[in-house]
Amino acid sequence: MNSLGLTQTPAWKNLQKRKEEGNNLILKELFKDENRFKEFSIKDNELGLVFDYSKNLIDKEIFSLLIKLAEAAGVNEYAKKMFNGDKINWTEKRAVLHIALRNSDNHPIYADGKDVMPQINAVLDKMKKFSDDLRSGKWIGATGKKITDIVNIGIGGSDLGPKMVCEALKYYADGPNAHFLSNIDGADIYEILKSLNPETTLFIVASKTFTTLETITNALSARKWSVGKMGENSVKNHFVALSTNEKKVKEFGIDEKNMFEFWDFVGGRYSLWSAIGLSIACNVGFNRFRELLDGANYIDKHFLNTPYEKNIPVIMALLGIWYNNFLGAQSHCVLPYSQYLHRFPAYLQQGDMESNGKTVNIDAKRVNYETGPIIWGEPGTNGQHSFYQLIHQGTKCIPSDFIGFVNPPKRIGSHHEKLMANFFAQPEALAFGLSKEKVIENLTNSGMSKDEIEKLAPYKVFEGNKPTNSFLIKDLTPRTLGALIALYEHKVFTQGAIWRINSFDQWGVELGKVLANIILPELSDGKSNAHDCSTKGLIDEFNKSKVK
Ligand code: G6Q
Repeated sequence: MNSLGLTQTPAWKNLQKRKEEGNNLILKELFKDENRFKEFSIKDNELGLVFDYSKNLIDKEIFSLLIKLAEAAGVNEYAKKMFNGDKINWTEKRAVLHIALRNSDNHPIYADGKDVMPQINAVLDKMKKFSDDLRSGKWIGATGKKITDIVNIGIGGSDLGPKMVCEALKYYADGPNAHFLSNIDGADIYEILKSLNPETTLFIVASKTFTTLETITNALSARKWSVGKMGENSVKNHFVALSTNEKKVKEFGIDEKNMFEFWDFVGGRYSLWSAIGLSIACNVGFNRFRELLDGANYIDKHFLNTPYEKNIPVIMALLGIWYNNFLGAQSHCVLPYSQYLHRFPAYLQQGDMESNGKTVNIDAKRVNYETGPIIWGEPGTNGQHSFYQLIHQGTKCIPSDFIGFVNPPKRIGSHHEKLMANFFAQPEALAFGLSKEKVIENLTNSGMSKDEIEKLAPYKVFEGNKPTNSFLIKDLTPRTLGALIALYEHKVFTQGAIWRINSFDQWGVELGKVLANIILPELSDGKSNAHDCSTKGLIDEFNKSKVK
């Protein structure tokens, strides 16, 4: 990371100057250059992926200034530190090695002087054996029945990743049904368990710390439900744990044989590649889980070895910085044109916002610039019928990523062409809008009077010039999904490196783990302690009105 204050670097100052000059950033004008798509897009034939970033508010000069920003921040040098196992998570004094979990060529990677690959490979082997046995029926429940349903009990990083992937790969699911129990709200466990049979259900308790209130509460209730039907001895057939905390797993009553380990160098929101992915391996099979890892590994190499000008995650990050830090955008929208990816925006919300929602830099000083954007989105075309209005005609600049696939996993009539027609139409409309002249022409052709046209036309104008990226991917497979996730991971990494923040701690989440424990006893004994009058008023009302 650069030691000069970020806003003092020549790269930053030049971008600021260029922003103030503000000229030439009209997409309609920029697209007079017929080569623009060719120049501002990247095609990866091996993955079958096209990344088109031509519909962004940049020209050659801004692009090269952004590249200079990445150079000044030493993004590649910093990435090498991550890949080499340096402790770049400096507040927790930890290495950041989710990349080792998908190190397909198995070269040694060291943390604290020790090669981490043997332990990673041993857990992968154990996951393979377990998922194979579960899927084939070799692993059976306590009463001799095949397991038909698995329930992953976890929250945050121990839930969002595997859940998103199982949804995304649903087409390939040929193992036990996967359910995901996360919320401490009893409604979640109630609704999941009511359709399940304890004899054919296996619980995967996923918790890095094995102390998280939500997960342990849900796991204890699930245990009671399971043991209630089959007795204490059944736990070994119906519960496995994914954790770094062997002691707590044992205390819970899960045999260490049934524990799948991971390590402190794997952050929660980067953990789907680790034992936390066990539900994925059970649901779609270990080979497909391996392909997912291979896809991510392919992007790891791309990120590490490709010059910035052709480096997809670096470009995604730089464009994000251009909007976030120079053009005043507050949010970034992710719009997958695939129902299978309906959990992808929710997954990225954690990956991005928990990583880069920070205010303190590497020198322990408050930053004087914006950091992580608000991430949001929904699958297309659903979003088109709700919030796209604001993107098209609202007052805010909302850069958006469109993600679409050339081939659907399952072709049904002309659904896919209709879906993809929208995928192509929206970025086009966002970029080029609809001029007043065109609106008037359309209304005149519809036979409307001049007077009426005069009144209505302003509302029907689309200013355009709204920036988008498009990812067009040949097929949604475990491999391309792994690659897509890794692209966003490294985008987040690059932005964190440039903003000089720690993308790998999460003190905001830790606070949440403490706060509720203070109030919990006040809800059981009915007496509120000292709080502000609002909190006290609400707790008193809760205690007074609750059905005993
Ligand atoms: C992720 C965060 C957080 C974490 C959950 C669950 O990066 O640390 O989302 O994953 O709080 O924690 P446990 O896995 O320890 O239960």
